[in-house]
Amino acid sequence: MLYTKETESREVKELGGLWKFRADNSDGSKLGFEESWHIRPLSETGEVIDMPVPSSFNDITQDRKLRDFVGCVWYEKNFIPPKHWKMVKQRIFIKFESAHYHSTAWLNGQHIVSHEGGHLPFQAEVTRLIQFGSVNRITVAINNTLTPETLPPGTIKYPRNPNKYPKGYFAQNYFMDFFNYAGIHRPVKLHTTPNLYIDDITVVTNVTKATGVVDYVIHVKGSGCSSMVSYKIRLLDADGHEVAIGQTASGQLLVPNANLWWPYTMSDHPAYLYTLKVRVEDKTSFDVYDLPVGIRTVKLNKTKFLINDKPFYFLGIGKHEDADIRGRGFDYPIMVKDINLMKWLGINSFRTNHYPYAEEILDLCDEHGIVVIDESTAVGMKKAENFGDISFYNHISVMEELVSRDKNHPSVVMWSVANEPNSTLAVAGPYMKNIIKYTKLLDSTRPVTLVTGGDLKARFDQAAKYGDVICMNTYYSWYGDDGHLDVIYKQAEANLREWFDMYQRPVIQAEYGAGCIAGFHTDPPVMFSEEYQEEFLKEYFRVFDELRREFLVGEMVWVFADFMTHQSTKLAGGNTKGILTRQRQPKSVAKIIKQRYHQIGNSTTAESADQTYCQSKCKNAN
Ligand code: BDP
Repeated sequence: MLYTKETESREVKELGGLWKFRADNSDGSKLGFEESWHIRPLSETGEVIDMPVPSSFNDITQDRKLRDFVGCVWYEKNFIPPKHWKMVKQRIFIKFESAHYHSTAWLNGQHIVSHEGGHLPFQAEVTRLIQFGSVNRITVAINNTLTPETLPPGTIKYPRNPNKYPKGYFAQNYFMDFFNYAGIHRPVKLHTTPNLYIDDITVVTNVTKATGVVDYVIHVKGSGCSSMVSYKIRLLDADGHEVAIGQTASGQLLVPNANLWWPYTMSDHPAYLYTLKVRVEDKTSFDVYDLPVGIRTVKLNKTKFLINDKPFYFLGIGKHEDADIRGRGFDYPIMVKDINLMKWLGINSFRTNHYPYAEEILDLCDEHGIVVIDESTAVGMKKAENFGDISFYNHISVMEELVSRDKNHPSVVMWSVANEPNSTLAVAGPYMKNIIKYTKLLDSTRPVTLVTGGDLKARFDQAAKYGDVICMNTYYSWYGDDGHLDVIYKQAEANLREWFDMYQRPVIQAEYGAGCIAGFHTDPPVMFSEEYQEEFLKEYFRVFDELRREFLVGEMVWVFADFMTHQSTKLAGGNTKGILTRQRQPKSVAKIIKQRYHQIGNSTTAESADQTYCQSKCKNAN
């Protein structure tokens, strides 16, 4: 699915701002569906409140029940479509960039779309339903209940003991370590396309000697007769000069002396982007779409992760889309601040723990040369019941939607199908083997990984071994041998070596980190102090400095910033392993990361990358 943006032939009207909102507090949260709340204004069904979109609904009010609400919430927005959309006979769509978890939407009381799963877009064409010259009403019901088959999974427990629990009491449990924020998390867009429109573009790049190869496929919809459609494809360089053209729905464009897309730690001229300008036309209409294209390759050998055939080392971070009262709601200031902080800290990569991030973030990563491991929503799969047929089907859908949305981003270099599934279970083996295989069918150009965790011994693993890269999370001296920093070197080194020896492929330390309450100081260091977090990281660094000369291709600290979790006696105010606070202020460990990452980053800036750039500049100038 193409990102929704304005072009010469498309218009977008964002439906953000204040929506009407009410939670369905009835038993089983079914009253809204039973009474069909969508067929009349929400305020006529009961009391409504204002709810900002995009945002999670959980932290917006002072109501503890709404914060922890499990069930169905209802949103409503009125809008008037621009008159000229009728005049020029546009197709009209309503697109939700993401809503968590199960969404059902109606326009003027008519069902338009249902979607399962958060963090990925869905849309409906509403050309025939929309009413011009009057107010239109969108109603959305969102159910955030997690079951053994959802991704992420969860369970609902109904304790039976009436002496201990009030009537109607139930609890949602889940095995992921982050709060189940819910609501309309990303923008809702009313947008148009012409009758004939570009539905999808797929671009795959390659490099042969100094020539960039751009294979493209354009998929159009709305044409009565495909032979009547004409295509005009132009590839422009960053200065707007045309470098290649095409005239068919699919084809190959060659770019002699191409400027390659490099991560910013590999070149002084990183993140070079061309623009693929696509125009399709039939007798009655035309559509245009500009797609940024980074020409680069991703390959692996036994011990290296290669971008443009040069070794890339992930100076990385784990992250969450999480910030103060917005919860998981998309927010431009937070997004730009996070990218700025990453560059300031010398971070050249991150994983989208533990769900796909907003596409705007990937756009910025494309532009800044920040490398992304793009992860699905499969986290917390701990029990055999999470590996059944329904989960598998949902998982396949998530991978399809994820690859379809993110396939053209040069910053995305690897897919992660899951985080820390229980890969000692026999069922996990065939399940993950097939998910990985399927993901490779969807995209054969990028490696696929599964992030494994705990002190899992390589020989007991049933699933991570199917990934192209071993991605490993460990927390020595934190979860186990608590407080004993001196075990880290021995245990982390042995663990990473065992995985490499057994599977003979590149290894990434995909998470490691220690909790730290900002401002809590102890000397000598004890757990949760700033000093402990510093010493913890330094012990891991000793291992990384040894193994990166061998097979380790990356280190990714857990975590960029503190974030909210479920409530637990072990978690005061959420997860505090951030090197930044939740408000994005640095803890003392940040300076250690900054110093290390800049130092390694500078020393690995690939000279040859710059030579390639200079050579191509010179040749183009001649
Ligand atoms: C890892 C999980 C991550 C958690 C982290 C932790 O992948 O989501 O937040 O542990 O416990 O196992 O801090």
